Amino acid sequence: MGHLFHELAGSCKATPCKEECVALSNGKPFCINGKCPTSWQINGEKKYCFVNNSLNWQAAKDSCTWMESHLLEIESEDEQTWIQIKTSGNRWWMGGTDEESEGTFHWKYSKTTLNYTNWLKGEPNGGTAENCLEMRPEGLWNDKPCYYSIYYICEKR
Ligand SMILES: [Ca+2]
Ligand SMILES: [Ca+2]
Repeated sequence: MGHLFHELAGSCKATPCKEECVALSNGKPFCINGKCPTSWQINGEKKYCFVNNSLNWQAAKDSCTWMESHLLEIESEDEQTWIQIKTSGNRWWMGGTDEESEGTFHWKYSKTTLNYTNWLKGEPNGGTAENCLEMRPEGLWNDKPCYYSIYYICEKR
């Protein structure tokens, strides 16, 4: 949990935050304070935090953990539709990866297979170079190199 924080302790010191947690956004630290920087939005049994700061996949995952949540895991078309309306026009990390079994994506937090998917035609296509799951601006899914920094969505029940 403190993994990213310790790595970035130097950056944290140089940045005035009211509280202690800081994460790196495109080379710049920002304050997350363990709280959703926007607000939790409710849909059914889940709550979602749409974070308009860019992080790589691992850092985004850690950031969600700080918020006592995890990266988005879409389980149905209804959920996809609800999310898509709110994410339109940007790129967002979700909690899927195939880093442990190339070609077979699973949800990292739940350790479950992707029952519902919404891949763009031709995706996933990146082989071992693209192991993290992105939602594109139009809502379709893409496998993407995990080091890219994009927005991300945390969810909790
Ligand atoms: Ca892959
Ligand atoms: Ca791809």
